[in-house]
Amino acid sequence: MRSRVQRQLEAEREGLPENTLPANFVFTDLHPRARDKRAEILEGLTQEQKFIDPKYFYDARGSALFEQITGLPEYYPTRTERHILQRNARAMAADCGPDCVLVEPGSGSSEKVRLLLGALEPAAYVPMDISADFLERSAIQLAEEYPWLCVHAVCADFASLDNLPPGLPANHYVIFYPGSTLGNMCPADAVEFLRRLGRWLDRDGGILIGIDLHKSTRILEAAYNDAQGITAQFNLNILNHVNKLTDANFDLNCFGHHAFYNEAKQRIEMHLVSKRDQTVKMGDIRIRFSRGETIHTENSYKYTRESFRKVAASAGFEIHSSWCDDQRLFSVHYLGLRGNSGKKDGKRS
Ligand code: SAH
Ligand code: AVI
Repeated sequence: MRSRVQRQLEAEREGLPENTLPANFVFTDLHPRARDKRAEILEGLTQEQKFIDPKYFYDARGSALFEQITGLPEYYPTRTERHILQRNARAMAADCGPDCVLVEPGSGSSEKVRLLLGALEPAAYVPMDISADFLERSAIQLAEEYPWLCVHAVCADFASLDNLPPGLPANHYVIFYPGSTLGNMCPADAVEFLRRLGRWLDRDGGILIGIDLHKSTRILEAAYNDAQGITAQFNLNILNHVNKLTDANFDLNCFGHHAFYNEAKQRIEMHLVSKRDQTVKMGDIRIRFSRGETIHTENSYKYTRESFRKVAASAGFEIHSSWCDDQRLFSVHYLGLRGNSGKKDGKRS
């Protein structure tokens, strides 16, 4: 089915007056090409420990499954972070400063930003996601609900985006990076990524970031092995997405979900375990699996305040403010560039 943005572009090309998109909505597509994705996936599947980058979880079905995960009783991060945002929106808005351009890498459903919009009143909101259709739908819905807000959606791989698209207001930028999505990178990549985000900011800018905290293995493993098996479906769906992107013939019945807490590395690891010896084809290429061999699909690092402070500091940031829930399950921090007091005058320097 063609998306509303595609229909609008076609109407414009044919000179038709019809405009079904909200006036406060812009969409920029910077999506990587299919050929590049195939090469990247194949490279991961030919390593000794086979892996697929977790960004490939998110086709339309993967995004919908993730939304289901966020409502599961075992998956504490979303409801806990929502509670923290709700309770502290005014203090967070004071740190962000007035009239910022709020950029959310990995915006998903754009649900959490709604908790801040009233207090923050940003000049523009830039949801950015790799899952094109889901991004488009979520961003249009937001633009329709908040007609005063300029919503400029960007479909991109945030890990390789050097510059934000032109056409955004010249106000200071604040990056909103909730959900502990940073935890899906290893600490060295997290430092590199935060540095990259720092290059989008001027001295008044900052990052409002959600970070999941280290806790008991029992709570963590339950969150990634829910009783309804939604996380298992989410994990397996990556193979469906890979089949669509490449011309692979992964059979989902031949793999099983496995998630555990690696205490030494302080990370949840998700794997897909081959149920038997098998060969998967990707075009002309054959990928062999022995029984019990795994594809590593995701890490989800859990931090202490101190281990996160070190990552932020290595990337040139200081923690200006921190918030967490009473049980210390999850944390949200406002990071400023090192050496900046955190005072805002609202103008881009
Ligand atoms: N920020 C939302 C969603 C978090 S889920 C929240 O906190 O609820 C992670 C989101 O990041 C998904 O929507 C996924 O599609 C997106 N994502 C993952 N890797 C990405 C990448 N490399 N580039 C852009 N988006 C990515
Ligand atoms: C998006 N990301 C922070 C989620 C996490 O918890 O690492 C993805 C997820 N994987 C399994 N459940 C949720």
